[in-house]
Amino acid sequence: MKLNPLLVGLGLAAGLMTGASAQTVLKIGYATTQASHYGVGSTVFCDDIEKGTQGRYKCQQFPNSALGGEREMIEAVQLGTLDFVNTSTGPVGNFVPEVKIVDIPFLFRDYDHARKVMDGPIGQEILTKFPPKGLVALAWTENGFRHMTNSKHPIVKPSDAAGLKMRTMENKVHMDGYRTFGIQPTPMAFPEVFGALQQGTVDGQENPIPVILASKFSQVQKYLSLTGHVYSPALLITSPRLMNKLSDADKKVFNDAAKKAGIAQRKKVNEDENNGIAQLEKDGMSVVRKVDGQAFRDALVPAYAAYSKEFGADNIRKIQEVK
Ligand code: EAX
Repeated sequence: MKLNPLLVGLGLAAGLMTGASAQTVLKIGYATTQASHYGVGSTVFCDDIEKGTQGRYKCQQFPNSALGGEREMIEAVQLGTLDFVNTSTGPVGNFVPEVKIVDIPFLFRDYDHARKVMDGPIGQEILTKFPPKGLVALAWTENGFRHMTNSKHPIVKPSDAAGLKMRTMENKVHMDGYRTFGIQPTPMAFPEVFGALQQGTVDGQENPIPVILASKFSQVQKYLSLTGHVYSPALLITSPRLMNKLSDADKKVFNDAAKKAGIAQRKKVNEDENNGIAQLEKDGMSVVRKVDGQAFRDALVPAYAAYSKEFGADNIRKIQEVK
């Protein structure tokens, strides 16, 4: 049989016919490789929606920032040119301001604390703020605690970081905090970071171990300090436009799939935390494990005064008090 290329094209755009039922192909984008935490979570999500809808829906994955930076992908979801993005909260507060509070440095004690807040009433309440902005946050996934890398010297305390030009996410909460460390924050979309490090446009950057590994920053950065200065939550985001098209049963499939994706993504973050640091050392990085965390916290005091004004001291305390 000779296929009419125009009809084949239309078929791909509108969803392929498989047997009796139409199959809709949904696009999902994320920053890092398919083998990374974002890829692991996204793959669980995609497999589950395909299974749960008996193949009526399936995904096409766009890893490695193939569709642009995280801000651009969120905009694409709002516009309807992308169906899902699995993104750090980096740029999300620019769309949904209620998210910003969870980007405060040294807010969470450890992974247990952070995950408990995200899964509890505070985190779940934040998810309800998305639909008025043309977005639906299906579930919290995870990027991880962020650590500093640089090409100049080991960082143990803020005075070691002072003066370094560091790429940050396009996130004012981070930038305001990092300035109190003495860093010169240089906001930049993630796809540009490797090149900027390689060319020396910036001295350093900060990211969780899974990102440092997946993006091979060991090739362009000598020093890694386990500063863990901020937790980097992530979200699986889609649009009200897409969700409103689904039957209630399919909605449940998508929501459940997103929750399972979050669990799988966190598990991969745990694995990378456990095995990745040794790997980065093997790759030539010099790792500072004993960071003066108290000195970083002390440096942040003026930033916390500003955060309290912006977000409410009570709201910050409520998060800190989750046990
Ligand atoms: O979400 O921009 C960043 O540094 C993010 O941590 C990375 O893209 C993964």
